Amino acid sequence: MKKSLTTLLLIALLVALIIGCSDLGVPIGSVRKEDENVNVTASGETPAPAAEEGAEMSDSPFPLEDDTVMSISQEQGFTKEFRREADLDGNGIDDEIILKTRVNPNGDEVSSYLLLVNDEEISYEGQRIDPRFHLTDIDPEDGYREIAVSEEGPSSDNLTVFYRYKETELTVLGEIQGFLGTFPDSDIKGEVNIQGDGTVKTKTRGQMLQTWFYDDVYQLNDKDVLVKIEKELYPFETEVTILKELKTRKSREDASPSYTYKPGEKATLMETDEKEWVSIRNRDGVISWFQVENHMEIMGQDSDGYSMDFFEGLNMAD
Ligand SMILES: [Ca+2]
Ligand SMILES: [Ca+2]
Repeated sequence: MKKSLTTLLLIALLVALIIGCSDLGVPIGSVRKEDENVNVTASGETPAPAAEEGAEMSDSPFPLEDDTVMSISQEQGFTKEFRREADLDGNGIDDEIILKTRVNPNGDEVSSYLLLVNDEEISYEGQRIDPRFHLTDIDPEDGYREIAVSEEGPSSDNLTVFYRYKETELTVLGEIQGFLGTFPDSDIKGEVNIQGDGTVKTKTRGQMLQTWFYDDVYQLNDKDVLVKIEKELYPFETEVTILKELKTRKSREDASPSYTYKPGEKATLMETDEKEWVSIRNRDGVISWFQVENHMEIMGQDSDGYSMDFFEGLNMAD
């Protein structure tokens, strides 16, 4: 009897131990899972106070990145607030960044905002602003990070403004064409690219002869200004058909006559300085130049005219 009782007790103990061990295993795993969920909720969703105002938040077209938190603004005149903490000036202390939006009274797009960093503020007016501001690090060597805010403008006039917080002052580093990050409600990425070497790449709308865009590079200088790196010539590469006789010259410096294009001929507009010169290549590969005034008026012809009088195939979209 005693022996079998002891055996039974031993078995019971063993079973209890096995259950205990496996029980121990489960909670650890599930706690971790819950922890992850808590993190996701804290950073990805709206904080509790605004939750009552509810519906508008859930169908927000703005998926938030990083640690930015969005809430309905309790302040008169503002719609939403986007908040994030980050050390912008490299002093080891997080700075509080808040972007408060106002919407266009005739629509629902963000038409202006107030950007606050600690006690500093700058207001901005634009069109179709994406309030999901970005933190950038244009120059990894300078100890600063920037705030960048993009907008879509009235019609593909994408624009990005860069802000710097330095010595307790908030300033504008520069405004460049192009959009940073993905467009709202879309997977499409904008044209602005932070190179990580002190430069920012983008596409800028050209004015010469037509609507077109060229690769553009800006550099952050030591006076805290984002400066455009001017190029002598920008690649045009537009296939056109000649509509009206076009006389050309050997080069920008050499005015001696070169090829004369006749109506119906195919040609390629090659490069432009975006100021007054365009090079053109005929089907035999001869490259010559013509002069332009006010970006649209073709000069040096028997009868002058506008770009659309001379070329078919230009993009005239606004
Ligand atoms: Ca700081
Ligand atoms: Ca930096």
